[in-house]
Amino acid sequence: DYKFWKTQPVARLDEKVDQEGEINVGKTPADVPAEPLPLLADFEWVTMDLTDAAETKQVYELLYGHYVEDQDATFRFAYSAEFFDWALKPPGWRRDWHVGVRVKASGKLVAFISAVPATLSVRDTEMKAVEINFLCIHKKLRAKRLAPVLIREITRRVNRQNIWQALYTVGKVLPSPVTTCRYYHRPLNWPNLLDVGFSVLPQGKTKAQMVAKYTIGLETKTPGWRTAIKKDIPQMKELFDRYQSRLELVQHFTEEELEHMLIDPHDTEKVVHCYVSETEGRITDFVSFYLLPFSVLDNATHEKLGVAYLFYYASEAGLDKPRFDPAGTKALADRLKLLVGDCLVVCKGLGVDVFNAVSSQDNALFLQDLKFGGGDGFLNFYLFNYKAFPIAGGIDEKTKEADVVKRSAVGVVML
Ligand code: JJ1
Repeated sequence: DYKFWKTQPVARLDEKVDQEGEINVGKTPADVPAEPLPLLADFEWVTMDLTDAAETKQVYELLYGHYVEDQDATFRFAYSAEFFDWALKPPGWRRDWHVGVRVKASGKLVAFISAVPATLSVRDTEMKAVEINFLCIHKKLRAKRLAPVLIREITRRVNRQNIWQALYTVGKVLPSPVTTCRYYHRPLNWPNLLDVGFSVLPQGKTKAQMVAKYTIGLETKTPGWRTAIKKDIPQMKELFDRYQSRLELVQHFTEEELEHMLIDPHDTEKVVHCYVSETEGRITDFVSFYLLPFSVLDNATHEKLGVAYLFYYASEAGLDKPRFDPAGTKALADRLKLLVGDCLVVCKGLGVDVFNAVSSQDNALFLQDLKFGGGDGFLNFYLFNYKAFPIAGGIDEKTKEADVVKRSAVGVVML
């Protein structure tokens, strides 16, 4: 019955929001305890040093063994040390927002939670906030009610910096989602997906038919398609700001932040890939995806599944028209099919097994045509200490299918 959430500044599940805004107002950092909250005996708080390879590896190992799984525990997110290096250290990151819990006697890391700074907008209200992510508790310590303690401690550390709002995503329903998106999947390597139980062979279909259905070309089709580089950032930011201004829940990025999020400095083994379409020196579109494999649990032949997730994108197509204008929508849909279609080509070349997207942004415009299918997972978005009217998640309330008409107003993509 949400014993913990009842004590927190969030909307109740049955609550109908009649006014948007902060829940608790008027606190200052001086009102917030300077010292960490008490923890169970035998455990201690630690601030992880993610500039240190050994400590990053400890976070990696905790999550590798104990982080989020799908409904029937077939797969678990396999975030890499390189991924944390990127996701947890954006411009303005703070060491004390990488919070761990160790066993006092052995020093073993058994829990983790993180915050990164983010400037968010909910419709016309801009706020300095954080994104909370990677809450993870060792499987042997579940039921000890550690999660509430971790959440209170990260809240305290964030409040000490005079920040009072947070955004977080969870697969489960808690009090109370501001929006819900659905996961969609585009198979790239059908035989692998079948082998590991990611997909099942539909009634009356053969494996060969499924392979044929999901064939991907070898060549990209977008005119002026090339890898995005640092020099593109000013133009990309301008385009992105215009694109995002039509959405209701967005994260604002400075040029420095956008560069961090989209331009992976590594030449190979990149976590994030970003492409632009350039015509006569003008960038008319960009699109990006990140790689986050699944560990395959209990499978004799496969250990990992290669998974890519659609990340941020923007296009000029249709931007001169209101968002729901039919001609603008058609132009954007055509363009997104090219751009995301080319991401599929690149991912196929990288050996990725499945390309995922949630029903956020304008994704409903291409999901069907590009042969994405609805998954069994949903992603609920939550705001801490802020009540907001519901935001469209891009799915029909009844059928739970992506809805081209009621397109999502969610712009943020959480890692
Ligand atoms: O990956 C997910 N589901 C897959 C695998 C399902 C295996 C059985 N449970 C899925 N596959 C169907 C693919 C099919 C291919 C052909 C076309 C039709 C579709 O549905 C799901 C998402 O759907 N992933 C998860 O459950 C992982 C957890 C998701 C929520 C976690 C959010 C936490 C984030 C914290 O910040």
